[in-house]
Amino acid sequence: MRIDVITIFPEYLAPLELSLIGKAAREGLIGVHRHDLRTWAHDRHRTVDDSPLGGGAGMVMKPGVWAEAFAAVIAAGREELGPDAQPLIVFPNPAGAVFAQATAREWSGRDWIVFACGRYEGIDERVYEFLADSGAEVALASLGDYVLNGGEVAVLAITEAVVRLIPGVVGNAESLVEESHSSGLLEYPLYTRPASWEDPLGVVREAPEVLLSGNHAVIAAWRAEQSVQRTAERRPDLLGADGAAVEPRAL
Ligand code: 6GU
Repeated sequence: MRIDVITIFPEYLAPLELSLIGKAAREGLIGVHRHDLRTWAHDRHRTVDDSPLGGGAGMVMKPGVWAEAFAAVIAAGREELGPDAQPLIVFPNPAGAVFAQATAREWSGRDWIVFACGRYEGIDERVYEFLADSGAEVALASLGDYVLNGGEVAVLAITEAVVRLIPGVVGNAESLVEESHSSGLLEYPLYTRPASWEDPLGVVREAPEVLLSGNHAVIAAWRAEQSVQRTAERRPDLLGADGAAVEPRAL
């Protein structure tokens, strides 16, 4: 998968070189390209924003600089992927649909994603219109119902959620199957040795007996029940009226 990020703070995305995503890049499973939006601003101050037409607070990102950025980044991507390659263009935006595991799964199968990070109040609306008229595939994605200063943190989060689902990136693919949200439910509680542990309060805490039974069917049933119970307590919104996951995963 090729990933491009267009931002006025390319250093903000430096952590993409670390840990699991960095390793995936070094192994050639992904290629990450960070671009400074100001590359495509031509005045002396490399201006990317201006005051809103009609008045109001803050600044708006200028359309011309974004159009040039997309042209250059898409041309570079097509050099690598071929002349017919089409990126999914993702604008991190608190007004978008909330990004969830189902979207991460879907996007993990794409061969090219271009992230376009807005800052200030936002990007001139005509950029979205122009991209739609160009036949580009565009998505707005939000992390949740709160406001960040720009899209960079969302790109870090979304990229990590997507890239770890690319086959070969996470060493043990089985660990992806049982984790929270993969089934539409939260994950069951986990225990490791010692099975009997004295905590700092002097209380001796036993791991659930069933986990020591060696009976895998009984353990699986207990875990499934714990998942439902935990989801009902913590995230009832994930359960339908019948207590089943609203968005079960096709395994
Ligand atoms: Cl994707 N962007 C910004 N600026 N704020 C957010 C967000 C994204 N998701 C939640 N808040």
